Amino acid sequence: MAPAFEIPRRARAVPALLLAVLIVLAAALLAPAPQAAALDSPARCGALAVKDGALVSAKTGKPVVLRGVSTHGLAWYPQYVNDAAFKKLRTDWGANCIRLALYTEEYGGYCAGGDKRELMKLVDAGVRYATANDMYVIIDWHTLSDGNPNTHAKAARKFFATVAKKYAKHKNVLYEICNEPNGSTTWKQVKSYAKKVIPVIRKHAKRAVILVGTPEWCQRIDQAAASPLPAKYAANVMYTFHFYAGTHKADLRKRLNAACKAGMPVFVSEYGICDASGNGGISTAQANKWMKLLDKHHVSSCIWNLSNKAESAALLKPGFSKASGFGYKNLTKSGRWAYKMLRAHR
Ligand code: IDC
Repeated sequence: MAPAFEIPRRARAVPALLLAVLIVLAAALLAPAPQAAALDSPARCGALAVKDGALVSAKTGKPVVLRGVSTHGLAWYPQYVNDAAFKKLRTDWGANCIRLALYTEEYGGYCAGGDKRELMKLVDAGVRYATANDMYVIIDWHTLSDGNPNTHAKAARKFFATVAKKYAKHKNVLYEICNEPNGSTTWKQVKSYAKKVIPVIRKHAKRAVILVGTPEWCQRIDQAAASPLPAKYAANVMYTFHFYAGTHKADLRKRLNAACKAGMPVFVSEYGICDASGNGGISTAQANKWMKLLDKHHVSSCIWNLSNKAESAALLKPGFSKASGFGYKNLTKSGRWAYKMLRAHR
């Protein structure tokens, strides 16, 4: 006869099973969380350089791809330059770059009666928050209705002398010397402007990456490819190409593809997935085609724009009035596409 205290076999198996489950659970909880592939960032990649047409880490020579978000005009939407918003973009979205758009000629712009001191403070704050959040940051001299960047060349030289001196030691600052040359502005004129501004930056920021706009709203990368800047100016320079997926399609992709294949250093410092007015319908089908091409050539890019303006290009819904803490439900179609795209690349 079995002793009275013996536990039946089946009953004995239950605590053993429980224990095993507990052990497996504990192991899963204690093990380090699976890491997403680490994002290219200033902490990992350090200062940037341009080598054989590609953006690379100056330290390791390995390719670096920046993917991020452009602010709207700093004068109009200053509230989004804040630590929490940048942190959200970096940690939740997976953006490793912020572009600070400083309009020159538009209302309130740096060369149009805008408050220079306030605008400079916003640029400084933007660089500070990007740095604190381990992001690269582009200081964008956002020419637009001034068409030809030479219009404000003198002011540009003064501005870039100031910022390049201030940020000479920063490894994460890139300088975009003009946004979108347009109208009748020729590549020759843009080059002449670049030759005036690049040396001013180089005096301080000897090796920082400098972005140079191309004619026709940054679509004529072919013209820059046919006649790049002379070697004396070209070190660590990239040429910008912009697209708006609702307007620009296969023809323009062909142009970008050819430039990349030819080894042109290209940076898409601004793009949208709506039409070129910043409004109109969204084309995610075209946007995905564009992204595929950028991925193929490891081209860096920033999407326009971090604001809640009632326009298709804005990433935040017009009804969302906070300047940070934006969740998925607060994002527009552009915002949701950008969020998913950035997260998919983390
Ligand atoms: C647009 C803004 C819009 C603003 C306008 C100013 O989205 O709210 O009123 O500028 O003129 C660009 C420019 C960029 C434009 C954007 C959309 O670089 O400044 O922003 N765009 O039109 N190039 C192509 C499109």
